[in-house]
Amino acid sequence: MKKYIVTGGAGFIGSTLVNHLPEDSMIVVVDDLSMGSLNNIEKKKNIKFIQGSVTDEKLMSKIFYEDQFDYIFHLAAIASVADSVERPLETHQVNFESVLMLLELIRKYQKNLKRLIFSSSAAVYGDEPTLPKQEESIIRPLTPYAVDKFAAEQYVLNYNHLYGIPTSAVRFFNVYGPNQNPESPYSGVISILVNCYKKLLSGQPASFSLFGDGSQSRDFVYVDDVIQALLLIASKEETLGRQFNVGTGKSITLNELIRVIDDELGVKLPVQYKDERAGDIKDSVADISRLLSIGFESEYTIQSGMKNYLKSENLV
Ligand code: UD2
Repeated sequence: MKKYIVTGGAGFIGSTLVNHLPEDSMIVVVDDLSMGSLNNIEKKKNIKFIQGSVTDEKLMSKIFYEDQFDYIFHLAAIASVADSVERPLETHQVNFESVLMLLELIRKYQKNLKRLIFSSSAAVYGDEPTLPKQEESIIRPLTPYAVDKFAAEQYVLNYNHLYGIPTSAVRFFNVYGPNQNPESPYSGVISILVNCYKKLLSGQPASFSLFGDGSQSRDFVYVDDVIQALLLIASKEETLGRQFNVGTGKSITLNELIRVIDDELGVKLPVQYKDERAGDIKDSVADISRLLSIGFESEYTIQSGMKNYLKSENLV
């Protein structure tokens, strides 16, 4: 029986992964529930939930000492860029130090590991304007979040080259879908939008604050496509010691995105245009040739992904 551990497994991407993993496997979820929720995880017998922080050395040592895992997905993070600018030391502990500690625990205890997948971010590319972003593009991490993700990613990949530990990293672009927490102003824009549409459709006053003129564009990738990418990368030999962009290779502006959702729901969302957000990147889109080369086939367009998401919220 395969054993998986998913850190951040009650969060948005982590819980979607946990819910997709095979029934005949054993899954350990570690999450401090700071952003995630137990409600995100389907109730199944093969899932063991441990509430705790990935920065807790005693806890993590115990977990890795007691069990041999086949696959480790390290998805726990403080995902807010703004938070990292406010609290660089605290976010560094979660976004960087926990990774180095994990690598050392693996070196010590996890002799049969098949793969560690680390979740990095498109943030590592910063505001360097060349598009689309290739894995070998210029890296310009501009925030503590981006610096930590890049440093951690490099450690993860170098542990493969230096010690033969089977690792890979993924650079997520803008992931969206069910279970994304919309509560923070820095939550994914699609989760915030869906919340606004919910209010609108239930007759409450609703208005979306759009920072900028709406011409900024993003590569929005549906979470189920992300899970496909994670499992594919974990299963292939040629992905060892390498990082992969995870996006769709296509971008859409915020104005176009709102039009897509308006059309799907047959409404018109009131939009208030506000000043651009400090540090906002104008355009972002992934070159996904590397992901395609290992057999990835995106199943969702922005239209079909949004439709699924809206269905899961009972809005269509
Ligand atoms: C994404 C990641 C971030 C980091 C960054 C790297 C998410 C949630 N965040 O930030 O972690 O990796 O990429 O470049 O995936 N917006 C509004 N109104 C709102 C909220 C957002 O207009 O209420 C705008 C925002 O100013 C931006 C766009 O929507 O122009 C996308 O914002 P986001 O926070 O979803 O994602 P992004 O690309 O800034």
